Amino acid sequence: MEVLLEKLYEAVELGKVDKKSPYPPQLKDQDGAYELAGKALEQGFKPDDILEKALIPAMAIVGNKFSRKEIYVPQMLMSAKAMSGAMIHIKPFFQSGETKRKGTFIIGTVTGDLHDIGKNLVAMMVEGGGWEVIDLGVDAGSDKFLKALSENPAAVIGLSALLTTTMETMKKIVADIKAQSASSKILVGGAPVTQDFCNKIGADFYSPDPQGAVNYLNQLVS
Ligand code: B1M
Repeated sequence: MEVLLEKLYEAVELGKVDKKSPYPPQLKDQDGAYELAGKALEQGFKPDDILEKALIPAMAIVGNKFSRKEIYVPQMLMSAKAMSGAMIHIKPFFQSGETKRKGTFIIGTVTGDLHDIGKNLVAMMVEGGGWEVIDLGVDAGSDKFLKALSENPAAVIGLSALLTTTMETMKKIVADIKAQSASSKILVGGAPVTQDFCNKIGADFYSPDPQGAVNYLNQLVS
């Protein structure tokens, strides 16, 4: 891999957002993901290559380390921030249609539930995996999911719940979506959610962590 892309990969893996960011200490005063992605474009690297050779593999490594408990939420958040810094330069190419995404993922925390830290991590990792993400935020009910799905019929849906009480809401939203669009794929997660619960409510996939969500989505389009 070209040296610049290797540096960008490392910046995202280690969570170096931009030059002025003090984290991680070993990269102090060095370019971060923001500057490196800008330089890569200036030097003629294609946005697709920047994404596929540096950003996506770096986020995959981060996701796998998190799944194996080798890193924790703060490190993962820094990597996601670094990825977002790089994406400032790449996003205009998506908007112009020059760079394609793997698909669309609609995610939200279900009605009655205001916890969004885990949901945001999943959203950031999925975006880092090359997907367009529509984030419906927290307290999102069937109406919001169905509206977003009608505007993006091929999208995969992700539901997050952190309360045992809102697991019931998750069940209702899955039923409402399946009633309207039986073939739509629904991925569920959140601390109280289990594989058994996923099976019971008729969702398609359960992931305990963001990388599992990314792997599932990628497998749907592979
Ligand atoms: Co609340 N809260 N909270 N809370 N809160 C919990 C969840 C709780 C376990 C604390 C406790 O009592 N020990 C408890 C739930 C108990 C239960 O239901 N059995 C609880 C409660 C009771 C409440 C309130 C009711 C408290 C009150 O007001 N009396 C209230 C409810 C508000 C509401 O939602 N209506 C409430 C409020 C809050 C705050 C607003 C203060 C704050 C949320 C801030 C925010 O999210 N912006 C908060 C917090 C921070 C927590 C704890 C401390 C941390 C949750 C968190 O962010 N974890 C939590 C206790 C704990 O977990 N230690 C607690 C880190 C995050 C990265 O993990 O969200 O699990 P998590 O996400 C993981 C995975 O689950 C997975 O990926 C993430 C990364 O691995 N994942 C998915 C998540 N979504 C996924 C979706 C996927 C796939 C994977 O696919 C779509």
